[in-house]
Amino acid sequence: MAYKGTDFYLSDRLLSDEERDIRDAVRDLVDEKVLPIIEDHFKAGTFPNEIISEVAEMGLLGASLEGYGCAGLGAVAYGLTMQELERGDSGLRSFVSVQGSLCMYPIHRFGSEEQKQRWLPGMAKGELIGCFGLTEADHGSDPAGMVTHAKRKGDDWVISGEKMWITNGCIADVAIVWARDDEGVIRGFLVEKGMKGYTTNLIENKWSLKASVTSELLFDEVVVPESNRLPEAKGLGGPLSCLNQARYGIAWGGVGAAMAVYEVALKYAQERKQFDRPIGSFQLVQQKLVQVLSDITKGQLLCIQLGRLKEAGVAEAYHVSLAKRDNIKMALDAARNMRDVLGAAGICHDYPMGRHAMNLESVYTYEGTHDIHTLIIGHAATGLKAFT
Ligand code: TGC
Ligand code: FAD
Repeated sequence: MAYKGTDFYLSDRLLSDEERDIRDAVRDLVDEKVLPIIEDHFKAGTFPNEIISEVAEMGLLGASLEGYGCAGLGAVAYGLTMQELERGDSGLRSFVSVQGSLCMYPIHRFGSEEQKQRWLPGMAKGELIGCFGLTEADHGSDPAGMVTHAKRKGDDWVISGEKMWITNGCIADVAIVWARDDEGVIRGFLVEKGMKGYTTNLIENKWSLKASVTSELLFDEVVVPESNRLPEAKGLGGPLSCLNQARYGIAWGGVGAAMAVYEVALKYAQERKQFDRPIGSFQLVQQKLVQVLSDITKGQLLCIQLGRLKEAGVAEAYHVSLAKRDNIKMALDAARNMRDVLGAAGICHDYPMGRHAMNLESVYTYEGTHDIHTLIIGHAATGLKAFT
């Protein structure tokens, strides 16, 4: 009996009706509003701004947070939204990850009540955009080495330094900036667009995540009031706890990207003929399709269980690392192998393989590289750190 689709293990049965409804609503949005325009944006190197209000109206910005106009979704429902967004494009999922997990989450978790009231409702509506500045040109995998500095001056702080590779940077109304104070403590600040000495540069020469805004942030003695410091964030654990949230969504996103390329390759293999037969009838082509279907199935189950651990409050950072590491490697391999099934056609913009493969190279690197996650899991398994 022929099997169609990507739910090979009937994992839909592990979801509630509400979770399936949310997933299906985002799936429809992506099919109707994202897929028709995304390839052109990717080619032009532009982010689809026109989709921001649509994802906001659906409650997808800061969707896992409670209150302040946020949807308060459970972890699995939230993950399913990220899966569907990345089925569209990693750049769209990145935009939503950064807005929700890296900007709204730290304000929600570490911010004052005044900061929450000021920023969160507008960010949930997509009227205010955020970015997250942790990485520096010389400090990527090792953010503890950051040199961006915040000096206390009366009631203010003076921030100097540079952040690199920052998603949403040039379009952000507020940047969550992590900087070291005179005592060496890492603190988080809300740096607002238009503050004197704060500028951004667009990073344009990319072949990956082209439908996403990537920027450099420059701080030339930017005076930031104490009321713009996140009062509850102290030390590297602050930004790293935000990464746990974003990495969780990325793990689901990897499943979505793999689903996208698998579904296209399956249809192509059933229709494309060589040697008077559909190429899907050749054993070697079936082997490639089966490998990806098998990997997607395992990736889905991994994410659902991780989501349930999160909902039970027992998910550790190393659980998240394993899912981010495995699912993004899986999706990258899937994009390459499904491109192969399309032969020459696979290198064209008519099909999404190249776009997903290129995007996933960034996803493999950001939010902790594949190898950094290996070391995080290795630390958890052995009790021994291997970073240095
Ligand atoms: P280490 O000494 O292990 O830890 C320092 C302090 O942080 C605590 N901690 C965590 N807290 C919460 N969540 C985590 N995942 C945590 N990991 C560690 C730790 O307990 C400690 O606390 P305390 O109180 O004892 O001080 O730190 P380390 O310097 O040895 O570094 C550890 C390492 C390498 C794992 C970490 O720095 C790391 O994850 N590096 C990768 C950097 C990274 O992922 N950067 C991402 C930048 S943002 C981004 O890429 C956005 S892409 C956006 C998009 O478009 O989607
Ligand atoms: P490096 O740290 O220089 O790593 C280079 C290589 O060395 C990697 O293979 C790495 O695994 C390896 N390596 C490093 N240390 C070790 C070690 N101890 N043991 C073994 N191998 C090691 N950052 C933000 O703060 N905010 C953002 O919004 C953001 N968005 C991004 C968007 C894009 C498109 C990209 C590409 C990056 C983004 N980043 C962002 C930055 C991202 O988090 C970093 O690129 C990432 O953390 C890796 O840092 P790096 O590029 O400096 O590589």
